Amino acid sequence: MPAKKRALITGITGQDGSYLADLLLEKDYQVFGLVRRSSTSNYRRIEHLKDKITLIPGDLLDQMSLIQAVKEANPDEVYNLAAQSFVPTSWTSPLSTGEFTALGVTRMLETVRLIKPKAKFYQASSSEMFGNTPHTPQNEQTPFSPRSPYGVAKVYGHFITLNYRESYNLFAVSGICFNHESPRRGLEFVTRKISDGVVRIKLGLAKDLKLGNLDAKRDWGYAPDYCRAMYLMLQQPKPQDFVIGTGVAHSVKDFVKAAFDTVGLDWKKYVKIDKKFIRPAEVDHLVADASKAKKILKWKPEVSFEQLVKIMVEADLARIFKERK
Ligand code: NAP
Ligand code: G4F
Repeated sequence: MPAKKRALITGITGQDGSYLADLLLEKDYQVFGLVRRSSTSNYRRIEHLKDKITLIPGDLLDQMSLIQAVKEANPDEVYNLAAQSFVPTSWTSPLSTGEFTALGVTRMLETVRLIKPKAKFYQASSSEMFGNTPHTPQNEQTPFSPRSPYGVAKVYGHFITLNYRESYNLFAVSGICFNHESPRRGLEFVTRKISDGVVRIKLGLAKDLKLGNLDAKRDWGYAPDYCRAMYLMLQQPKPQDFVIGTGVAHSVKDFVKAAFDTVGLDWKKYVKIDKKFIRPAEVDHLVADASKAKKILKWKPEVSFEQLVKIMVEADLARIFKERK
């Protein structure tokens, strides 16, 4: 029997890391995940997988721990998903965001170059890199114009990945992913804040939902669809970057309305604007042109915006109902 393929995922405790681990296990990979120490357990998203994967302690700030992790996992594929990924935190902690989200990528690439240069490397780039570009929709050729320390850090991570591909001939690629959501999304991101908030209002646990800019538009898809694209990028014969998104933009207001509609409530009665959630600089409108991924990866999203909203609200309903019992 051929040996199982081995994958190392940084950020395995996050939304995408957990879905990617699900996918790679289904494909019979041996899955290793880098985890950093925390004083309370943060393994909620990978609880169902804990007997099937190997967790390796490490931190993107600590080069030696990354070297140890790559030696232990001996991976065929490395998925670098770990980052400080919440845009507002990048204004309050711009330096640590740069350390994790920008320089962390170089530490991972250096580790792969030194320990396992034949491993294929995936970098989690972001549509936030496009920022306030005047070009719409955005594809692989669209110039970057980031609007937050997070976006700036991701641009660095993107170009250093390209640079290691060109300088050292590594199979290193970036997926420029547009927003993707799920019931495993962190509660601070707007979609999950809305699905959770709507359910709390419906069940009488909250009176209102405080939000920031309702006019911002995003191209929202379903996270497992995007993890499938990450996997496909590393199965290609040559390394290249891809934009991944649905090609359809909605406003935050559209998401709010659809979520309240799901439980039969009128959003206007409950949503309040709180200046605290308005950003120092906003990204107004992102929408993907993922035609390259469609053509070469044969990738397309399987879950629509309307289905996504329903999946998230119903999952929060079931979770909060269970917690209350
Ligand atoms: P997430 O849920 O916030 O997960 C981030 C992961 O990174 C967590 O596992 C976190 O570990 C880990 N991490 C953070 N700092 C670390 C460090 N210093 N050392 C080791 N691990 C560290 O993010 P996500 O939504 O899954 O996104 C995955 C990646 O895709 C991120 O790089 C994000 O920036 C990028 N991205 C996301 C989207 C999206 O819409 N979701 C779109 C484009 C790009 P802890 O659990 O210990 O905090
Ligand atoms: O859900 P968000 O916080 O996501 P954002 O900033 O687009 O970033 C996410 O997607 C990126 C891909 O483009 C990733 F790279 C990044 O890691 C992250 O996953 O905010 C979406 C929009 C923004 O325009 C924000 O101003 O929602 C608006 N918004 C309005 N009220 C709010 C709120 N965002 C949050 N988090 N909380 C609010 O109360």
